[in-house]
Amino acid sequence: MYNLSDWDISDVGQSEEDVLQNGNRLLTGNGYMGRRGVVDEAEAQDMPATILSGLYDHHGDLWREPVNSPDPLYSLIIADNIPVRAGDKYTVFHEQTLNFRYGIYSRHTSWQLPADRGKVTVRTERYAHMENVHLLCTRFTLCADISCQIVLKQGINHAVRDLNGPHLGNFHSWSLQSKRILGLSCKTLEQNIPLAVLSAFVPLFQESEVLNFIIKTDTVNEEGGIFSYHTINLKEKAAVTFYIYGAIYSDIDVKEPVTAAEDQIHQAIKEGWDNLLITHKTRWDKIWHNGDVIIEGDEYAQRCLRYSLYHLWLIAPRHSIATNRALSIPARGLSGQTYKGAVFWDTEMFISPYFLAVMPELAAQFIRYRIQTLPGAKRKAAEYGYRGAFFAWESQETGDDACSDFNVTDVFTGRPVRTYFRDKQIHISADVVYSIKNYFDITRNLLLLKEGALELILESARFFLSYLYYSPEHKRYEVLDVIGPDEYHERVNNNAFTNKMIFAVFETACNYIKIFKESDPEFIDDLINRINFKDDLLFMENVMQHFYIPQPDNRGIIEQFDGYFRLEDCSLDTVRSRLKDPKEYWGSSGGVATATQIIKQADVVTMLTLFNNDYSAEIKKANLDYYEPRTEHGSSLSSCMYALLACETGNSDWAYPFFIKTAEIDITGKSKHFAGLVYIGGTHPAGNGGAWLTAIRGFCGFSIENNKIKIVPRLPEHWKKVSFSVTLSGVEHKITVLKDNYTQEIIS
Ligand code: IFM
Repeated sequence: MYNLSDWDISDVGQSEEDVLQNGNRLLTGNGYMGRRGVVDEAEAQDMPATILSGLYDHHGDLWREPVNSPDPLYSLIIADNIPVRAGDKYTVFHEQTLNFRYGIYSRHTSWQLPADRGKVTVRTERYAHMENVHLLCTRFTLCADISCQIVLKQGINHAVRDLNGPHLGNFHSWSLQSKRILGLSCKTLEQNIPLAVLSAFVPLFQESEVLNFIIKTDTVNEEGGIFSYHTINLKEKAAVTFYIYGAIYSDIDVKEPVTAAEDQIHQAIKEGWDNLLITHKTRWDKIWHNGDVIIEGDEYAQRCLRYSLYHLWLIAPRHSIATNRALSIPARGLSGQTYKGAVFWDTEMFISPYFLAVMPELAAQFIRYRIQTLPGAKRKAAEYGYRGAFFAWESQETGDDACSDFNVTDVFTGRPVRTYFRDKQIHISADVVYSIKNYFDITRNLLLLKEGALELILESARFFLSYLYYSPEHKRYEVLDVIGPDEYHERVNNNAFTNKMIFAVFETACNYIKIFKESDPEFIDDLINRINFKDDLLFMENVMQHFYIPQPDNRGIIEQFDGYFRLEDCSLDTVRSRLKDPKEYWGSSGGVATATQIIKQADVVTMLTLFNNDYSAEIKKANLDYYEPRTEHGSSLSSCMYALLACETGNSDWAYPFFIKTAEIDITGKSKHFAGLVYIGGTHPAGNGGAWLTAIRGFCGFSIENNKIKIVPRLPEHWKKVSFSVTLSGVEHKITVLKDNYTQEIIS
């Protein structure tokens, strides 16, 4: 049985830093929206945010980013004419908690009013409904130790802070049911996409019990929002409870967002808090039923891993499965507007494997999202003078690249720094192909390939064919001028990871062509003709004979890129000691790491992990030993790759701290907040996925070989048992891994 306290995290912090971190640590959401863990009365400086998945806007010359919805749950207590806020001088107690089994945020705050006017206490609980994903619910309980008058300012606040906004305009407001329901409609500025936000105040108490229950409503203004003022005369020590429901729809979701939001609110009021909570929790129970991983022998690891999985589910766009607009997962999830709300390779390489194991239909959506953004990828390739599909390094809804040419700001001059992530991280197209191959290996579902995934693979192969360089000197095809996973070294030649990934694209393309030639020749011939791939196919077959993949040297070490070994070989501490400012960017042309062998994140090690079967344990070990001391782990994508590879070399105890570092990244909130002067804070879905990968692929040694589950137990010393589920070709398997053996059971 679940012990609920194992699933809670609490915090009593009230400083500015605490507020910023708790926004991420206490995040709730349901895949449609992510709601930062801020108090009910949060104002712009607290960075309240309700981020809507897949809805973006562009303002002026600033970065295009996700839309932060007006907040329909805003509630401010004005006690005896004093507006009270968590952390102000009247606060005598403040605690916020997240129950991550059910995604319920709660807060408990007391204020001591001046001149012995008593203590006012508020407790609230809120969640983003997991079933009705447009719905937000709050239960509010108020009490005071002496009789006093409370005015509750409640309504829809659109004074939210955007990183690169504003994004909404054209505000219109209305009220229903004697101002108990407030509505606000607006439009995004770039594309005029209508958004409807509703907020309902539902008192549990009888009006007659509370004297002077008065409602006064503000008219909406461009900065504020629309609010009602409910005057409540609190009796001494008698608590009053009320509910606030919020609904949000855009016209991407439905034709009539206002009607849909109103219907949702009426429906919520009719169902009531208790019933809504039941359906919400039931959905979470179903999720944990096969999504959970149970670790025996390590409570801390258990807690961190579950918390990581919680974070994956709260951003999983399950609602898009039933629609024809596939959504994926941004690198900072739905925790804010960092990284422009964009989808990176993080989804394919770090996040998707978990969903592929427990909800393959969602992993299919990530692939569909890439299929839908294929036109954008083709535009990007053409823009740089290449053929085929070059996926966006930072992808939004169209697949056009949101990554700027200047992605970092210099701390000393305040000037933008030219970075080449957009132009040169060409491995992104190969990462997408790699994830399609993974999907096929686990589901054996050819349908998605026919639905556009094979075309995507061929277009990606074509892109790489047009990118290659034939070295007459070496009589081989090389890949010049790229950036591998290690972003501190830009524009390098023959990055081992990139070359290997490209070769895998060619192999995958040939393999699927062969499969279809046997199973559905009409389909494959049509496709090859339609996209004019005949000559490319011949060329690709030839390239594969003469393609260069960097090999281990006599020490067994693979050089990360041409000339890497000639760079200054100094320690991480030496490089760190050269920093003149803690926020200084380590990469780009003048960065402290650029001319050294210090790398940002796993690069060769990622390659060895992904192509595990192609390299011996000795090679893996030699590269781990060489690269780890030279890695800053400046990205949340790094440690888990080291942990995974260490498990492969039979060194799970060495891997363990790297696993913990990955698994605890969001629960501790300790992570990098700046790249240069650019704010990069938020949650780390890739780390969350990396934690699952390490526990399951690493410590349990789980893999699929020839459509069969393979387990090679290599649990850390103190772990006794791990249980988890995997769905393979539509059949759910419950697997329990012990120290030296395992059991596997089919769940009907
Ligand atoms: O995709 C990563 C990249 O590898 C390192 N910088 C941050 C990106 C988003 O997480």
